[in-house]
Amino acid sequence: MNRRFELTRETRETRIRVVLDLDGTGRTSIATGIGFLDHLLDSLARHARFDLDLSCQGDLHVDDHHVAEDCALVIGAALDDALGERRGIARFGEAHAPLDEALARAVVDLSGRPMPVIDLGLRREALGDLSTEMVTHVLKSLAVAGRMALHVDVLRGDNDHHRAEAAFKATALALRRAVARDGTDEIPSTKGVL
Ligand SMILES: [Mn+2]
Repeated sequence: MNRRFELTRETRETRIRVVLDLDGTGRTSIATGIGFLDHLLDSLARHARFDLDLSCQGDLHVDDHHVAEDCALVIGAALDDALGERRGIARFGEAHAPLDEALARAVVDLSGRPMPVIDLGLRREALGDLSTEMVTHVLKSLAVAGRMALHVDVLRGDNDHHRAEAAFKATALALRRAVARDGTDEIPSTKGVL
C-alpha cells in the first residue's frame, strides 16, 4: 500500500504544493517563506520519518498567519489522505522529546475526529519571523485537518526556541508511532470506521 499523497491548494491568500510520503526516510524540501516555520516543519517530518516536499507562496506582506495556518492544513489534509481508511495502523502514539533543558510530551490518536489540545507555554512574542501564537496554531491546524486527537504539552524549558522545537519533535515521534503499520489489515476501532 502506497502512503504517498500530493496536493496543491490555492486560495487568494496562499498557493501551496505538498508531497507527503508516510513511509519515507525523513527527507525534506521545505520553503514557506518563514524561516522558523521551515525549521519546525523540517523537524516534524525528519523525526516522523516522513518525506515532505512543501512549497508555499503566500501573503507574507499581510503577516505570517495565512501561510503558517494553510501550510499546516495542507500537511494535515495530505496525512489524512495518505492514511486512507486508516487500516492496519497503530492509531495511538505518544512520545517525550527533550531539547537541552526543554521537555515536551505529545500524545496522538488518529481517531478520525479533530481535537487539538496544545499548551506550549511560550513567552516570547515571536521566534524569528514566526509569531509564537502561530506555533500553537500550526499544531492545532495539523490536528484538525489530519482528523486526530493531539495533546502536546511542554513540561519545562527556559528557551522558547527549545520549547517550540521540542514540541514538534515530540509530535513527530508520536505520529511516527501512530502511523506505524501493525501487520494487520484491520481498522483499529470498535466502530469499524476511523
Ligand atoms: Mn532549533
